Amino acid sequence: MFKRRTGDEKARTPPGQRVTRGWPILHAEPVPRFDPATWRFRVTGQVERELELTWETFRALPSVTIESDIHCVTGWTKLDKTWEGAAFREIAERAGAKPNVTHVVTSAPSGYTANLPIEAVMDDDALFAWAHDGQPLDPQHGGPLRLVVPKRYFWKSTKWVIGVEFLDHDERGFWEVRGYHNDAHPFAEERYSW
Ligand SMILES: Nc1nc2c(c(=O)[nH]1)N[C@H]1C(S)=C(S)[C@@H](COP(=O)(O)O)O[C@H]1N2
Ligand SMILES: [Mo]
Repeated sequence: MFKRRTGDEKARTPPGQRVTRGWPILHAEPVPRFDPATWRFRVTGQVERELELTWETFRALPSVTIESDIHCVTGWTKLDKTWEGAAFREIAERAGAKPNVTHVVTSAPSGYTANLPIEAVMDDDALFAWAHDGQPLDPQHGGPLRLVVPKRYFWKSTKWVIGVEFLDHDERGFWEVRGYHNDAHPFAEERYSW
């Protein structure tokens, strides 16, 4: 794919970040095994309809393709990544997120979680991605499915995501309870909570 946006790379690189060539692999747990027959995606909490989606049903959701940059709190940035998947909004609409929802928590099989305000995930660029650069998402990078919320540091983007809970309050996730910033805006360098 040849779609490099030139010229504005400096402006798109947040303070204290360096653009890397490769794509680092970073996670705190072993890569979980994926079985398309037993995989389930659960939508719970403050919704009209709790959902349980099979892999087949999830993959049949309308697909969006989104280009975005990603920023890891450890200092690397990658520009121009192309993701394909289901818009977060699609899931919120199907479940019927209630008006009192203020936050969501996404989770992985290991128990890894990340919290975000509802506005962050309802943004146009937030999606559950099953492909990257036209290929199924590599298990090392969160395949079969990961969250991508490009406007926050990348720890908010849960790999191997299998659940989203809609909440009427905030609940800190895996890194947020370990001293990382609750909001995680890269351009404001919201890295740590001290
Ligand atoms: N389930 C899970 N998701 C996770 C993590 C993790 O440890 N477990 N690490 C986060 C962090 S800190 C980063 S930078 C990105 C790394 O994604 P990558 O390995 O595809 O670059 O995944 C995020 N999502
Ligand atoms: Mo990270």
